[in-house]
Amino acid sequence: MKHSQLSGAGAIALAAMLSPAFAQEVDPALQDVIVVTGIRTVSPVTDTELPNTRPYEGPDATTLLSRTPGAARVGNGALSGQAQYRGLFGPRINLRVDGQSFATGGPNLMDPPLHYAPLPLIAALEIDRGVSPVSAGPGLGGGMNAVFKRVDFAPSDALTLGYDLTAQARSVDDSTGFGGIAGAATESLRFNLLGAYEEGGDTEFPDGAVAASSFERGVFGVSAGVRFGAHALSLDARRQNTELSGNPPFGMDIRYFDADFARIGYAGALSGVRVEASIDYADVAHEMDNYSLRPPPPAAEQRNSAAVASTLGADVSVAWALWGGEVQIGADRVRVERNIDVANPNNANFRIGRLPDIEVARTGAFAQWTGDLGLFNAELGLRADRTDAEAGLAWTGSAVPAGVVNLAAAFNAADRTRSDDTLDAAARFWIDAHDGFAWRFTLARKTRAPGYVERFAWLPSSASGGMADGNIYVGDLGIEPEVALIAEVGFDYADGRAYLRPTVYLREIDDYIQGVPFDATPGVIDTPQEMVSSMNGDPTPLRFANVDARLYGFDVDAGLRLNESWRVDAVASFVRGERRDIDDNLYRIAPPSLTASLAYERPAWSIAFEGRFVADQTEVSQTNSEAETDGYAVFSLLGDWVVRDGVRISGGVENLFDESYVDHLGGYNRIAGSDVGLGERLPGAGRGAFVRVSVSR
Ligand SMILES: [Cu+2]
Repeated sequence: MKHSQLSGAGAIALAAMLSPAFAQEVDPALQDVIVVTGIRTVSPVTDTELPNTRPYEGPDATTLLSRTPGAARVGNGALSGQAQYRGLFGPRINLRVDGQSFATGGPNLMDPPLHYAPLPLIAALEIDRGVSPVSAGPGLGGGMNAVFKRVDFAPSDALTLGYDLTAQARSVDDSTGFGGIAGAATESLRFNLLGAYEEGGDTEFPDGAVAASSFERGVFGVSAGVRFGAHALSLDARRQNTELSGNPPFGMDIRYFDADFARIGYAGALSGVRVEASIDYADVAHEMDNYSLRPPPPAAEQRNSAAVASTLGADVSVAWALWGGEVQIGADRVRVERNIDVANPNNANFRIGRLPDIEVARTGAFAQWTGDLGLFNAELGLRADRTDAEAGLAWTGSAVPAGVVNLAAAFNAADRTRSDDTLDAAARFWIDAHDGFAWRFTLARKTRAPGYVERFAWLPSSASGGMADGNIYVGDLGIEPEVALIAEVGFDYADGRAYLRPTVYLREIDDYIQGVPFDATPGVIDTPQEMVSSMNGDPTPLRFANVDARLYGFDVDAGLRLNESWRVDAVASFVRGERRDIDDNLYRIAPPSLTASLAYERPAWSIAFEGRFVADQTEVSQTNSEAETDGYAVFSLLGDWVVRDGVRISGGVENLFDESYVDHLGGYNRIAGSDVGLGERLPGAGRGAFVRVSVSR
């Protein structure tokens, strides 16, 4: 079927070329692939290819999602976007960067995983349609993998050089970015450097600028591989430094993220058995504060917070032909260590070990069979995980108020060790295209063990994994894993002129983790937690708890070629999220949206006029004091030109009519003295132009 930039076949072929040797090709019924790289196949335009034009909605990789059915971007800052997929976001989506999953550093998810995938490095974004296969690890819903550009093994033994570089600029935030890869390869060796640097100022909107929305980040690294016979080894390493970057909906901004990543992988075949294994490491050091980028509050209210997270993981799997398909059996283990404290920079005695010496270790095993069952194809998987979580001793400096000291003592007196066993099952079925129709349906049981903030946050704080609802949250040691039962059905249709890919889905989630009123008497300050929270400005804190939830919806993408040069394409998404235990809605659910474009295409260039229509969101969460938003329409004019083989220029004008609008997923402004009022929802970017130049060979 088709995908965002190239024909489905082309996208899959490119993705396969970019993945490790011997990796299995994924059926398009199971995965969407957004091809990003400047590399453009020279094959003639196919009838099911989407326009090459794509708006540039900012530096974050989650901006790629706005043209994917069911997907949206939760915006917590220019570099802090969370991927939302069919109503689930944050840690509920299984995100990987170049195949590696890791713990990020910020307790408020200032650095969601895709923070570590700058756009100039991304070749493609692979999106598991519906749910992830169990082989990709645990996760409540779908999964995504940002595949980096790479100089792959050469077809012959002659040394070949390769590069794929991108430079971009955007007027609405005065941003520039450049980066990519360059290297060399033979049949048996490959090596490339990678690097990117991006910076931008405050985003403008029709009534001014969004204060503290600037950003800066740089990354450099290497990717290398060696291949001998049926075996291939790979090594990837990189360092990313994010500098001062704003998070207007949070109480603090990013001062820095210093992160190191390393991964060694093996893929090969031993007498008919496919073997894959890897060892990976990630280390994130982070500091945030409320005075470096935003106007500083009075000295007594200034805060900074330091966080470290290190991940050590390993996985191995074997696969062989069985029962007309392939069975894969694997095991994985990951251990994450964290430490997070908070301090007043003006008072050495005001320091709190708020998430102290947290260690979470998960061990999992899975079995998955993929093959032909006669009437349909199937991917059937089972996985079991044991997650052991433990927190160290909370500590407080001598200037910390007695209420906080008492909470720390109570936390230290409690049993801070927890163990969760979870069982996931996923069955994905699809029928090969017949007369252009390919049916697909999915049944799954997916789980998520509680996160460390949800469980161990003894100190009332606005750190909540990025909820950005303005509430202060308290964790709960007794919290249980989430369990989702998922059913989806849809079809993919494609013929020479048109494509249509609708899906309907239902997700019943038991023990969904969400903030609830702290006790039976919200607003009455009768607990130490409410007392501390009230001192920090929120007399009605929320407590993480297990509730019952339901998500259902419908999404579709479709396109029609009108004649040789003209085409229309559209993506529409609708999702509803509601509580099953009380009469309320889930928080921060994308409003219904429709994106449609009319494009004029020539072999070497194309232009497109795109409209994005977003409905009101009135189904808001009362529990989270969520405000409703109005609908809006924004239009863009986009162009793409292949100057010659390997040189490509894209550009356009976004928000053509300078529409003033707020994005429901954008959060509320917490920066004083901004052109956006305190507590108001953050506006979308105003009119601006962008240009992107790619060179590759
Ligand atoms: Cu942070």
